[in-house]
Amino acid sequence: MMRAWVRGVPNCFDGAIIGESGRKPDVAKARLQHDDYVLRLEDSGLDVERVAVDESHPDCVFIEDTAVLMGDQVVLCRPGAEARRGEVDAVGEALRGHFEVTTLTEPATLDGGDVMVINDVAYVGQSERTNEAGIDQLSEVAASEGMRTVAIGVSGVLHLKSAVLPVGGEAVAVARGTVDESKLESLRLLRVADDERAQFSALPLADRLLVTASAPQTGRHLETLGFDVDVIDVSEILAADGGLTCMSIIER
Ligand code: CIR
Repeated sequence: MMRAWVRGVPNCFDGAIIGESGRKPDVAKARLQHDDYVLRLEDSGLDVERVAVDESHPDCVFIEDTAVLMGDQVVLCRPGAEARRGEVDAVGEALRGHFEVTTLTEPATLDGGDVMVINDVAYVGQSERTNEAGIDQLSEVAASEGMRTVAIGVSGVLHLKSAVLPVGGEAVAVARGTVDESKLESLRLLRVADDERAQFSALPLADRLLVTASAPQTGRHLETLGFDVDVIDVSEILAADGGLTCMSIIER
């Protein structure tokens, strides 16, 4: 059975780094939404492992940013936001027994939310969180797994996967005007409705495509294209600039 690692919502989640929403998340509601998310992962056949919640790190629920899986290896990240660097060790401990570990070192910074792996290509966002040294160090691990790395400039959004969401196979949902689309090469580009960019996120699972409830036009569009859309309300996660990919690390 494929595994997923998650980390719960801490009591201090209303102290998470708030970006464009400008709204503090409601902690109790976020917790219910996170529980719902974990149920959907389990329902789709994933074996979910929980890393203990860290009350000294308000953003710890966004576990994706701390580690990137590539084949038999895991890259432990050095998050671009200094306040988040202390989240990595516990995730590293949880993954160490299962994967060969590489740790990014200074001056590298890289958030897992900037890494999108599709087939044998790692697309990596050049964002406010991820720098060139981070991309270089990640690309060495990628190369040792037979993968290429493509760096993509990202503007006006937090991470690459704030704007480009894998939806299954070689298809990605892209918000207009946020990335250099020529770098997405031969991927199949689907459109996120212009007024839903900040509210849209997606996560492909074995039997469905999770889509945020707050982006109904894009959800319907994906449905008409034949995707098996399963809608989930994660309003409080979006308020803290998170999305559906960021709450898990999934072995694929
Ligand atoms: C942060 O600013 O780091 C968090 N409030 C949100 C991180 C979201 N991460 C992700 O989508 N991969």
